Amino acid sequence: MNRLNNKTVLITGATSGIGKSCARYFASEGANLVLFARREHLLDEVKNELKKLTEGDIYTSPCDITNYKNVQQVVSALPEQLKKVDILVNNAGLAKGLEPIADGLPENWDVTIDTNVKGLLYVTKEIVKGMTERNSGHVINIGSTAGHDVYPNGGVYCATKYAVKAITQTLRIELVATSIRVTTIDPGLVETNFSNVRFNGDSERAKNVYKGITPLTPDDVADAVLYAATRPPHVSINEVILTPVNQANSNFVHKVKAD
Ligand code: 8X3
Repeated sequence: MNRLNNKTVLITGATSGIGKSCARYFASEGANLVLFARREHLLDEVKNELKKLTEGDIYTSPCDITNYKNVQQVVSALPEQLKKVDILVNNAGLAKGLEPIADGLPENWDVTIDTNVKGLLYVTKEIVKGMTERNSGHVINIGSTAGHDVYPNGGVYCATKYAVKAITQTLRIELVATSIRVTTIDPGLVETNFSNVRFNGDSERAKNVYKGITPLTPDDVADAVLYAATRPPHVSINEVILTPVNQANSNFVHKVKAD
C-alpha cells in the first residue's frame, strides 16, 4: 500500500532492530525516509536495502543524538524537500548492564540516560519546532514495559523509560491545541541486539533472556508503530503496550523449560 506517499518520516537508531523494521514498514508505504544512526556504513547498507522497496527519497545521516550541537547541525542540514518531517519515530535507545543500583557503573548510567532521555529530548525539540509552525505532525516514541513496572537490577533503564512516558504525556498536553499527535509504543520482550548490548556482547547470556518464550519481533513493534501512524488525522493512538502472549508485564513471564 502507499498510504504515506509524500510523507516524510524521521527514524532514529534506524540501522538495527525496531528502527530498521520501522524503516522497512514506512518504505513499503511509500514514505520519504530520513534515517539517523551513529554508524555511516550501516546506514549505507540499510539505504541500499530499502531502495528496492520504495521510490520515495531515502536520506541518511550519521547523528550522535546524545550531542545536542550535532543534532542541531544534522537537522539543519536536511535537504530542503525533507525538512518538513511529518512523523518522528524516536526509536534510538539502549540498556547497559543489569545490576543493583549500589553496584551499577556510572559510565553505563550516563550512556543509557544520555541516549534514552536526553537524546530523545534533543531530537524532539529540533523537530517539534517545525511541526508546531505547520500545525501538523506525529511524534512516536518507543517506550517499554520497563516504563510501566520496574524490575530488580533494571533501575536506571526503567527510570529512562518512565522518563519517556513522562515526556510523551507532557508533550501531548503541551500540543493539545494543535493537530500534532503524540504516541508511545511500549513493547516488552523483543528479540533484537538489545540484550547483547546490555550484557556487553555476552551472547549466551543475551540468548537466555528469550529462551522458553516466543518473544516479539522488531516487525511486531513496527506494525504497531505503522498502525498508530496510519489512523485518520482526528484519531490519536496515545499508548500501545505489547508483549509476547506469555509475558504479563516486566516481572511476570512464563517460560517453558527445555527438556
Ligand atoms: C526492553 C524490555 O523487559 O528488557 O525494553 O526491560 S525489558
